[in-house]
Amino acid sequence: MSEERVGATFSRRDLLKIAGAAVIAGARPAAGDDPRQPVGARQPDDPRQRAPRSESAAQRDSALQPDYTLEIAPTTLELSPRHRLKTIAYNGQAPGPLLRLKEGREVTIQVTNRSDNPEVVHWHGLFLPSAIDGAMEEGTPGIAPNTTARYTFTPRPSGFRWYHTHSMAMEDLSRAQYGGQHGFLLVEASSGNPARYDQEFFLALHDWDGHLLASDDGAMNPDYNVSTINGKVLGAGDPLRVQAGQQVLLHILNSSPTETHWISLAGHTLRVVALDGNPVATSKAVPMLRLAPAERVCVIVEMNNPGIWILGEVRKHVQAAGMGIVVEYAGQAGAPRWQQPEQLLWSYEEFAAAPPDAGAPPPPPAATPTAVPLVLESKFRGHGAMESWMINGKSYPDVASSPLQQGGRYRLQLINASKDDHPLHLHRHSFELRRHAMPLKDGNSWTPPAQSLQGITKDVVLVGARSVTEVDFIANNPGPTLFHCHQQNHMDLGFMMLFNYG
Ligand SMILES: [Cu+2]
Repeated sequence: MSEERVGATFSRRDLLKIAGAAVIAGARPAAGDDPRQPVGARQPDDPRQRAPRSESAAQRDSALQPDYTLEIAPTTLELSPRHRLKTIAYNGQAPGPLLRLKEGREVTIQVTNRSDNPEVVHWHGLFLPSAIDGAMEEGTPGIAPNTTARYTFTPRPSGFRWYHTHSMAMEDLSRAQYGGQHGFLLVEASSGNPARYDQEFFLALHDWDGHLLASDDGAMNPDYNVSTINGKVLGAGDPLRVQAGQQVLLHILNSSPTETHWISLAGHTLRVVALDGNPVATSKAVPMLRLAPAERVCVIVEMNNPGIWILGEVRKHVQAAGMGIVVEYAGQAGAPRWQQPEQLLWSYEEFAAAPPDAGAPPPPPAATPTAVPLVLESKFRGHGAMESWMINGKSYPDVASSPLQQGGRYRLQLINASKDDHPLHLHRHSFELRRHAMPLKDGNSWTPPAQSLQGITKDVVLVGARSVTEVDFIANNPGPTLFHCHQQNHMDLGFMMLFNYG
């Protein structure tokens, strides 16, 4: 179980040792730390209230006064008046507090772990050193129960990011990403936000109260009793209050442990402006969105159809399980309205740069990336068990780590030989989508299209069953780098590997 996976728990002495050596600093006994204190408030362990110390120590401490505090602790969420759920969350809420950071401005985030297990916070989508990225497999220290760690970093790149636990759950469908440890993180561009909008909302899609259910082939998969937006079932939370004529920016995150979701807003189209927080080459209005686990989509909605509407899961059974939120125009009344789309529609390709004109001069030849083929397969472990997962025939930690050259350009060939779709995530880097949804033929071959995609930068990509996707990235952030499926049940059972360079 998770304790085994993360290794031994960490003593305070270990954390202090780490604090001296790495960027995580200031591990302290929990007593006296109050993460609910407003930032800058005097706390019992405030160095200014202590006996004089050496100047360098005092300077170091004052430099580490946190800009944000997070407390990982058990809490009871009210998903609806009829559904209360015990879980672990940040600051007693799910999603956790919005962390609004400025690109290039150093920030210190203090995290206290008041749960019973070692924890770690992953800053998803940021280019950070391995020691603070928030994956113990990369060498980020775990936060032992009842200790505090401080993460100090300069956030980049700008855009819609998020933070979440990176621990293991295995068969315990209340832990890790199955619980409430997720929150929004926005890195504001130093040059200001280019999109014009009147109001913005952050929305997290999540599935709760899971149990294992046998699929047709006998393997066990998670299934859920409740689905929410921002921790509330449809109708249980506050509506999104808008006014006619507004341009509303929605930052939508799928924080589900395992489920892909389809979202539409009745009576409106959604103009996609960014995928995984990165502006798209072609902004386009679409009838619905598809978000795989860990994906983000930013859309602008023109509020041009006054009424009371539902923004929700397109698939009826998931909306019935609670995944929806009411959008309420000022001055309007009545029951919220839903319009059922007839089919599911989504493709990344719509947001790529337009292909060059036939008569245009060819673009300058780019350096050919080095291909890194990764064959993704499942392994049946018997009826009543979850499947395990392999990359190139091995499960983590036995997957061979591909050596990379710093500054090198690589093409990950994501060869999905399994019968499931997988949301694949590369830590500490983003990648460009090049070729997508190429059918996998016998012998694991495929036929690339004539044109490659341009202009879609992401950190998660959903690779469909029996298909191949190719993404390019530059190895420009040295250190151990995790690559894995973002479905908790797949990651826990071997679907993970490390790249290392530098
Ligand atoms: Cu997967």
